[in-house]
Formats: sequence, C-alpha cells, structure tokens
Amino acid sequence: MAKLLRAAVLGPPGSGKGTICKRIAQSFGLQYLSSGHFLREGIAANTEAGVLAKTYIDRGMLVPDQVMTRLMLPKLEQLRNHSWLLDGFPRTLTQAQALNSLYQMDLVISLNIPYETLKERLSDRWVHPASGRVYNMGFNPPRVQGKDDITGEPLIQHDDDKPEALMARLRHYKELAKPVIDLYKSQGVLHSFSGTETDKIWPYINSLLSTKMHTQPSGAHPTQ
Ligand code: G5P
Repeated sequence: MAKLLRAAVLGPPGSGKGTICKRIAQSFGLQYLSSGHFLREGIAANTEAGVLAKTYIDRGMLVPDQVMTRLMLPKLEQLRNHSWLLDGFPRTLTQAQALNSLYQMDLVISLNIPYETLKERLSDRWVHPASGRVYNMGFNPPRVQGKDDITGEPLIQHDDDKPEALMARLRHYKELAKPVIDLYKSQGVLHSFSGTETDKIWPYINSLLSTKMHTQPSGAHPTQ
C-alpha cells in the first residue's frame, strides 16, 4: 500500500484552522478531525468527558491532555488505512509526543495571524451547533441573518468566543504552541503561513497539498 498522508493544522483561536481544514478536506479528500468539534459533540450529548471539558472551555482554558489524547487517538486508530488531517490537535507538547509515539507526521501547517485580526474575527463568529458550520458576519455571512444556510436553524455564539474567555485562549496558545512548533520544525515537516486573509493564504496551502498528495497519492480518498 502506498504511503498515507498524516497532516495537522496548528494556529491560535480564530486563525482559520477550521476554514482551511474544510477546504483541504474538500479539495483533497482527507479525513478531517476537529478536536473542538468532538468536544462540542460530547458537551451536547452530556457525556462524562463533555461535562468535564465544558468546565475548561467556558473559562477559555485547554482541556487536560489526558482527556484529549483519550478522545483523539482512538479516532485515529479507526482511520489507520486513511490519510487524515487534524484541526486543533495536538495543542501541547504532551499531546504532540503522544501522537508522535504512534504516527510519523508528514505535514504540519502553522498559521501566523496578527492578534488584532484574531480578536475581530472571533467576536464576529457565529456557528450552527448541530453541524459545526461556521459563519463570520463579514467574511462568510449566512444568507439569512442569524440562520443556518442549510437547515434554517438559529446560529449561536460559542461561550469561549466571548471577550473574557477569548483573551485567555489567545494568551495560552502562545506559550503552549512554541514547543509543539519547535518539535515539528526539528522533524522537518513544519510549513508556516502568515497573513490577515484566509483567501490569500489558501492558494499557497493548496499548492503545498497538491505537491504532497502528488507524491503520496494513495489512501487519500473520502470515506465520509
Ligand atoms: P476549537 O474549536 O479548536 P480554537 O479556539 O482553536 O477552537 P477556533 O476558535 O475554532 O479555534 P479556527 O478554527 O482557527 O478558530 O478558525 P475558524 O473557525 O476557521 O475561523 C474563525 C472565524 O474567522 C470564523 O468566523 C471564520 O468564518 C472567520 N474567518 C476565517 N478566515 C477569515 C478571513 O480571512 N477574514 C475574515 N474576516 N474572517 C475569517 O477549540 C475550542 C476549545 O476546545 C478546547 C479548548 O478549550 C479550545 O479553546 N480544545 C482543546 N483543549 C486542549 N487540547 C486540545 N487539543 C483542544 N482542542 C480543543
């Protein structure tokens, strides 16, 4: 079997990880796993891990490493014959090391977005909780204000996008991301992209993925 692609997108809250990952998944057919989405699913379903996670997320804090690795690694185990793309995991060195002990990453994308841009975007973000569809009132507004395009159901704002939790999230990101970025840099798989607009960064990421998928063509097919 040809080699599978193991990829992740790193970046602070609001940097466009979710937006970029959805584009990559759509364009290249990778399996896409968002840690934030799985956590919110657990919260909505009132699972034990979900209830615990909510106490951290609402305060803008990271969910403990052990909870995250128990949530994410079994999902990857189920996808062992597929190429995959991680959004929001790993966030800490402990998570990266746990992932590293099981998989050799082929590609890690790091998004560098100015702080002011992040603040603006997140205070303007609305989501459809059931599907995880994300809107931004300036960048990609819903067709009808306050309603999901597909279902027409109401959009909400995450508690952790409200100003107090947001500040804490941005602060934590910086200190915890550095060792993770350094690890992937030392493995020669890190690619960083800077800018204030996702649409301007996307063509570079698209071209990087095209090159990578070209050299690792098999296994990159959608199954969802
Ligand atoms: P999440 O859900 O992983 P964050 O905080 O990492 O949350 P977030 O907030 O979802 O990341 P993002 O995915 O980087 O942001 O960005 P996005 O959603 O695509 O874009 C943000 C907004 O900007 C959207 O409204 C989008 O439409 C808009 N936008 C995008 N591009 C542009 C542009 O060019 N211009 C404009 N104007 N707008 C744009 O995690 C949530 C929480 O779960 C816990 C943590 O508590 C975390 O805070 N968690 C973990 N804890 C520990 N370890 C982990 N691995 C964890 N993973 C999650």
